[in-house]
Amino acid sequence: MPHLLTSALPYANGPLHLGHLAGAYLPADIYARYLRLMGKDVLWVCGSDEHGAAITLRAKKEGITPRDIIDKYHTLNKDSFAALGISFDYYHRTSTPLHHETSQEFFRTLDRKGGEFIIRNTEQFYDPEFKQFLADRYIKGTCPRCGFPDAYGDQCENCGSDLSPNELINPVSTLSGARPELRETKHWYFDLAKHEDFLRTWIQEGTVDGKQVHDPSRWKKHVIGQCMSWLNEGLQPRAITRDLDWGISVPHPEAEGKVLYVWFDAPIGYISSTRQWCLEHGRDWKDYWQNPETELVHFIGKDNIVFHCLIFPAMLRAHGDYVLPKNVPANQFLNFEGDKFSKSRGWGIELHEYVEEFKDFPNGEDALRWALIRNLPEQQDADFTWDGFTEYYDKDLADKLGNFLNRVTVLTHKFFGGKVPATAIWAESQVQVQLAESLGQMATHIEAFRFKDAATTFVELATFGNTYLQEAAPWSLAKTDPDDPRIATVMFDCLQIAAALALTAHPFVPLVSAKVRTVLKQEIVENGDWALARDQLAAGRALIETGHVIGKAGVLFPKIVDRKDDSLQQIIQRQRDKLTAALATRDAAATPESKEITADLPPTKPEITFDDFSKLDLRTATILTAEAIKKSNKLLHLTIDLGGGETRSVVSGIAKHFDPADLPGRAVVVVSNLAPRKMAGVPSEAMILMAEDGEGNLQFVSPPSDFGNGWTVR
Ligand code: B3M
Ligand code: ZN
Repeated sequence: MPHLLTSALPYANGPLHLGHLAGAYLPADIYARYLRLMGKDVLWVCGSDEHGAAITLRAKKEGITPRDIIDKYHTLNKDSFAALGISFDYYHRTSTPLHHETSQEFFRTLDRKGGEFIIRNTEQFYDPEFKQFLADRYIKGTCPRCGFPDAYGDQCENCGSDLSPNELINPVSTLSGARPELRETKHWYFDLAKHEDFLRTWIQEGTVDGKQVHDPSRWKKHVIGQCMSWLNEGLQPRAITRDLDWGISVPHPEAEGKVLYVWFDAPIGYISSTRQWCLEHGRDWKDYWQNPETELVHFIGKDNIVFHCLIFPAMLRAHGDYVLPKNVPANQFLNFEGDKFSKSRGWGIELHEYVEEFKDFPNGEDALRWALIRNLPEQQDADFTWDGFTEYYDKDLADKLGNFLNRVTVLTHKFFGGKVPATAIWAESQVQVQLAESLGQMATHIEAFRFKDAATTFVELATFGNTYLQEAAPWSLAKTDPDDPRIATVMFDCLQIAAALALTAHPFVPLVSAKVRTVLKQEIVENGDWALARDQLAAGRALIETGHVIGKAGVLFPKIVDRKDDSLQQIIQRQRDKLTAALATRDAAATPESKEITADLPPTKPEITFDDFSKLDLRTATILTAEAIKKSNKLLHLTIDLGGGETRSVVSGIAKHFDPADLPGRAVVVVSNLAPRKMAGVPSEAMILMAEDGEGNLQFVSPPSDFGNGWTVR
């Protein structure tokens, strides 16, 4: 059974940051490395997404070619991934002839089938100087509603109105500043609505034509929630062609000068990346893509859910020859020190910057991987902090893992000259059973895409080793009787724990794994090793044999906080200073019209007693699904997870403030004992707390994203 894994193809028009790594790449790397250790047939493909209007426009603005841009960032991103141990089997590019052919073939097949495309003639704004049709975002003008002079063609950011470009007063192209002209053009639309029923059953039931093809209970709730929001709003035909001069030519006689929309060709990039790898390895790509046995898994961030769970599956279905994904374990977002990553505001750190800054720090790539893994945004948004980075390294790798290995190797040398001693009891001993269980638990978590839980199990195993050694205290036994056979048993057991840690570290922190294996004088891990260890444990055999001679560990992972050489703290301090500077610039820009000064605060309400207050049952909850309510432009229909297996329907007047697609996964506080009522015919069984400022802007009152549901707020 082949495992085909994909990670979202990064746009080759800018560097990636830690949030990207934590979203679609590091989780996939853990999964791929684990499957390889289980001896599976794994192919993990990725590559650069090198088309799209953003690349063309940037090239035009900077007076360079798209090729200049993609060559630069393809290399930068590819190298950064490699430096951080991201073990793609293939990192392809969508600008290659093979990808162009693959995409065109796909288009032709859908075209030939008939009924998949709708052709529409429309009028669109055109920039006569840049000789290019303009997306709505690239047109600016005065808002017809509020008079704001810098409104975009799709929206006024001042009054929040949705606009269309022909409503703007004095529209100009943001590219050239010229007045755009309306011109007629023709586009191909993929008839997504036609596939709505198929998608609904496939997502909800996991069946296609009555056959079970995946298990929806294994999908993340927020992924299904977002898909259902889209489906319930009704799917619309999607334009899949563009009038651009950079991209894949539309293979149709009436489509001269048009290219495929980037989101049509990008996912097909997974197929071409597979084809290229297969060409180079003498394999048949159809064994992966057209084999009903294939376990296809897409790793992505939550902003790509609709493309991977609805549009691409519908394209694959329409084509007819391809398998569908078994799961799409999309991650939520990672923030950085409490705020969104932002290049323009200087908030965050990019992968290549990290690699450069930390290049002299031993285990630098694993320090980063580990900090991200311990705090992955799997179910909810998470936050990366430099404090957390230091703490995870020092507490887990230095204190728990490093310390254990150091003591085990020192004692083995002291008592047994570095040789693994013999023991009379191993099979079914407490330690043996614990190892089998820990390996099994990590495997179960990884297979269910719960990588954070798997890492926790790993740390628990190291803790178990430390506690066991501490309590068994072979040094005390030796004082009373140096020939006490229990000394050999304890050291044998601890060496087995060390071997298990060395092996299972590999998917998370491959360099650490290699380092520990070297200390134990074991070969670097190979494909199939985890399966082998599992079988050895099941058969009551040892992971590291009696008589095997180990090396010495020394201090494997010097703690960041105790280092004599403070260059690492200096690097971290430099990063903190960068953030302080970014904050200062932002504050300076914000002060003149601070909100407290301009808006009147609302009047206070009459005093209440503590008993009045304590009647409110305030609870933490997470939004599962969100969708518009057809009859109302103010209300959204939400379902929330209230903990303890309870979900509730909630109607909330926040439609003007939030896009429903952004809400699943959001942590909120609700009044859970408000009498239920119906709004716009929909039951509302709780109320979500919101903060509102003097201009009517709303924000959620949110507990930290990993707080859990159903807990009280007081
Ligand atoms: N290039 C967009 C993104 O990074 C993108 C993904 C393509 S995956 C087929 O959000
Ligand atoms: Zn406006």
